Amino acid sequence: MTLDHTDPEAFALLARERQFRADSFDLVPSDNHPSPSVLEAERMYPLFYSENDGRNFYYPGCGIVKSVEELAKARALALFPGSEHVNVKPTDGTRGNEAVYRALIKRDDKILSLGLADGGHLSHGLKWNYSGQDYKIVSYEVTASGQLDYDQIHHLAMTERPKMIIAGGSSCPFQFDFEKFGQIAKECGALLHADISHFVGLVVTGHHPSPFPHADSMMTTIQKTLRGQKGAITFCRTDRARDLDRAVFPGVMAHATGAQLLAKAVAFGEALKPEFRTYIQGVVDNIQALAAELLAGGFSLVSGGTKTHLLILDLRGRPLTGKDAEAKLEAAGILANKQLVPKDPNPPTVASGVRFGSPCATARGLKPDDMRQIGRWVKRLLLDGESPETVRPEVVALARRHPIPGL
Ligand code: DSN
Repeated sequence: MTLDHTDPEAFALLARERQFRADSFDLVPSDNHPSPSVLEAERMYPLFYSENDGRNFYYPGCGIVKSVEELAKARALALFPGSEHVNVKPTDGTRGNEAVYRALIKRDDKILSLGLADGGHLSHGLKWNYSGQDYKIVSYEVTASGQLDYDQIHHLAMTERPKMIIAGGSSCPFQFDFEKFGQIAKECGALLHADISHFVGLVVTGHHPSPFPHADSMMTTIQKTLRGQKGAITFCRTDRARDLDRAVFPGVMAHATGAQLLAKAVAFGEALKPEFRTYIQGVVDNIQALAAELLAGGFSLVSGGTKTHLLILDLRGRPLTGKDAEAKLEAAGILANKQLVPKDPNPPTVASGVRFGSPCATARGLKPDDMRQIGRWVKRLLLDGESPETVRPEVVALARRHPIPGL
């Protein structure tokens, strides 16, 4: 019996979600469509408990899942030359960062990280997150033109003397110079932690500098530009391996399932292949094409453009908030999320920006010409005041020519 017969109510929601996704373009930069092999790995692996700290297993029958974890670890290390030790168990990035902090610094220690409105992540010190409650947070900001200011970061590091500096964030059209961050961290006596969750795919292919050998620790999620299923991995230097492993299990989490571990191994295997480079080149070419079309259409972009997989429309000075723009785009089938811009006068629930990324569109096979078409739809909707109803059929027609992999 299939789900449509055993639970028609749940099946109806699933069917609606699939149709909506198939007929829309997901341009949220943290989203991606995993490959059919990754989906198969996670769907087919049996579910059972396999809690372990790498040495001791607390359940029987874990011989094969141990090999799965070893495979994921070997491939994760191969993805990042210069990395030393990896833990592949974390179920998400917020948990992965928590394990790193607990392993490498102490409660109430000071962390210097990118502010949330400037592109940072909630697990880098938001006051309602464990990170903002358990650690003292000092934030660096981006300049008015949306760039990192290494003189400011250096000054803050030398005056505040943090125990850890975090390089990375969730809404960054600019790149991180990990070598410079490493020099600053050394000079002020801090550890350097890299959170490359968003642009990890670009690091793997050399389109963005690697944190290694400059960072003491690194965390990345898997489901974004790496095209895996939801999950994270954490890295540290060999001499802190035991601390990190203990901080992951039993420190902040219990169980990583065999399904999650196998899906990670498969995603890493795919990222090691030459085809992944072609995919990331497409991600970069596509976001550049969208950025050029939006700029030509009269929009302003944070940082003036993009050097990653995402861009942020800056709507300040226009009669439209990020929230309004998000709703209008969604009504036409274009999913891009409202986003704070530097020095945003609006709260995060309203925001003055909209964030776009190209990972999903590229996974569906869209090319720069298609991205330029999306840019023209965005202009018609947000600047020319056209109704979503007239744009929606055009979006659906293009979307149906580009099915979501594995859906
Ligand atoms: N919430 C994710 C994002 O949208 O960037 C990061 O965790």
